[in-house]
Amino acid sequence: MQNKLKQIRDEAIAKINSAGELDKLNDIRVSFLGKKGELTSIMKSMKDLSPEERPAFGQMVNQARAEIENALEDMKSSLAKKARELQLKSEVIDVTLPARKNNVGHRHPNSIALDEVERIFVGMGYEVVEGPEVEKDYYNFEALNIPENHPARDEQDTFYINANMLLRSQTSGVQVHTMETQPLPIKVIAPGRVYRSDEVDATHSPCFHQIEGLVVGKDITFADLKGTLAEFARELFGEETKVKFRPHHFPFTEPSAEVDVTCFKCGGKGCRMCKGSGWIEILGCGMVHPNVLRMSGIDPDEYSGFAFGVGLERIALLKYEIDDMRLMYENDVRFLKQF
Ligand code: 2NL
Repeated sequence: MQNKLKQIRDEAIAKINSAGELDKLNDIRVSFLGKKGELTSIMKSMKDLSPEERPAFGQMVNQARAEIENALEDMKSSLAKKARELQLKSEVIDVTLPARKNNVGHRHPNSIALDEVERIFVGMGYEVVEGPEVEKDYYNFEALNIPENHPARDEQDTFYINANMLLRSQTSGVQVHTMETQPLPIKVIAPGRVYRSDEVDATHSPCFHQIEGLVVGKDITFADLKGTLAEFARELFGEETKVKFRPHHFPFTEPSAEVDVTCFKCGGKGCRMCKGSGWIEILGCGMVHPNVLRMSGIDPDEYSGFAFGVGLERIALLKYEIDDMRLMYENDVRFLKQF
């Protein structure tokens, strides 16, 4: 029986040494030390020994068990160590490699220009309002004193959805809604997409952006309009910028004007940017026509107001010296990256 025990012990140690995997070690443990394991069964056969022989043999079995357990433990930690070394080797990080470049996007030039315009007017106490792009003919034309036969109303120029509905050609409708529903005084800007049936070229697109402004209250005069737009021009194009009001005509304002600013490139001397004139046209404006106030329920004898309209793309093209509006809509990253 002693020989048998030694044989079991040697066999177990040999198997442990050649196991090579943690899973196999566990199988070995079960087959030798488990309930039905070989060492356990030899323990059971102790009853065949004489009582004098039993203690010594029992000790030998315990000794063998301890040796097998130690061998299992040693092999287990050595296999785990090997596995960890392999893992570390395969996951090695080369800290000298150049970092992966993180490409951060940014706002579109149109959005940068819009944020700038909004910042300036909000700074002067204006509220930013929005409204529908699909609008009733009434809010786009009728309420703005645009006569029946005006060319802007032509199907050639405006996208009609049906006889009464259209894609707004200006954001003025938003301000009409404001006049109809909000208490006076009113001081708002209305930015947004507008639509016109234009062919695409360097300065036209069937969908572009406009920012209109409207102030209505007591004793609002042309002087307020001039001061407001002069301040806007200075903030947008620089402290030295001067403004010039040229008489113009819009159906919704009277009197009306177009506003030029001194060329921010040459300071007014004349250059390629301003086509030699020293001036650049930036917007249209005027005192709100009494008919427009009256139609929205405001008494023109008691209240007055001014309004203006700016093309957002025009501002962005000027500010960033972009010579073709189509670049704004192509979303070519090589172009957009520059702003
Ligand atoms: C331009 C300049 C302009 C307005 C827009 C306006 C709005 C209301 C009442 C009166 Cl609710 N006017 N907007 C005024 C003057 C000029 O736009 O170049 N438009 C094509």
